[in-house]
Amino acid sequence: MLFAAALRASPMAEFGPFKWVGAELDHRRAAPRRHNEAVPPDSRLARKGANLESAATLVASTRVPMAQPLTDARFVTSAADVRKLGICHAEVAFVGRSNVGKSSLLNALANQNQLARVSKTPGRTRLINVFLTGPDRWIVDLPGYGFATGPAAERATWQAMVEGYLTGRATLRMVFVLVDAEVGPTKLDHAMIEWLRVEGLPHRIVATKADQVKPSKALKQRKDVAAELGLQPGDIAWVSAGKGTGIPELRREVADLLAL
Ligand SMILES: Nc1nc2c(ncn2[C@@H]2O[C@H](COP(=O)(O)OP(=O)(O)OP(=O)(O)O)[C@@H](O)[C@H]2O)c(=O)[nH]1
Ligand SMILES: [Mg+2]
Repeated sequence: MLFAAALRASPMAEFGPFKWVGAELDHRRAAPRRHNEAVPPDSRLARKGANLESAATLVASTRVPMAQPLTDARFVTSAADVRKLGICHAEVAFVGRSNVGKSSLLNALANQNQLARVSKTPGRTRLINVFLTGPDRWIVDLPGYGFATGPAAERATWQAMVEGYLTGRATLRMVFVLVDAEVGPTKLDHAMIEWLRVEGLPHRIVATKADQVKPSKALKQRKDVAAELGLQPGDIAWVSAGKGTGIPELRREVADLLAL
């Protein structure tokens, strides 16, 4: 029982047809240039001695930057029952108490404002929400726990849904457990982390809303939150979806886990 006690444009397109590079390679077509005249970057290949090797170097050095991983994420499906979900190559999931910032973090990682629904009202995410990134990789946003105002039957539904998902996915590479950076781990966070440990599910703590912690207290808060979980400060990812703190690092980590 989960909470018995509590609940990514071809870069070549930028250079046009290959013929263009060939024409620039033919130095007889290039206008004569005075000694010491600066060579405009785009005409570098017109110099005497230019060869195919330098053409390749130019192509490589002016390549447009690759898109950031995860920014291609798009919503695929919602489900209450893990058995209704299809298969994927690899996935990661976000869990945490209601309102801790799971959906906001997903939006920040995907660099999109309205991918996952964000709300001040706890309990906004009510189903298992699946987002596709790259070839067959999923990011899963789960409904939050500790939505105390819900009826007991609703909490039981939550438990069956989240526990079913977490134990039912062989492709689940990491469970990111979100903990409020300022509040620290709650009883339910402790219960979730302990349950993941007992189940042998790979998990990583992410402290959210780091912008809410005064800079003067940040260092101590990092130490305290880590100590309370029996961890070192470096074991916890410290992020702010609002300010973007720690987002590129976590994006890279998720992309690596998903082999993107
Ligand atoms: N200051 C601050 N507020 C944040 C941050 N991330 C989220 N919030 C706010 O926290 C509230 C809850 O955010 P959500 O992303 O909806 O939280 P959730 O964990 O998905 O909530 P549920 O779907 O109810 O489980 C919203 O009002 C967000 O604007 C952050 O990094 N900094
Ligand atoms: Mg949510």
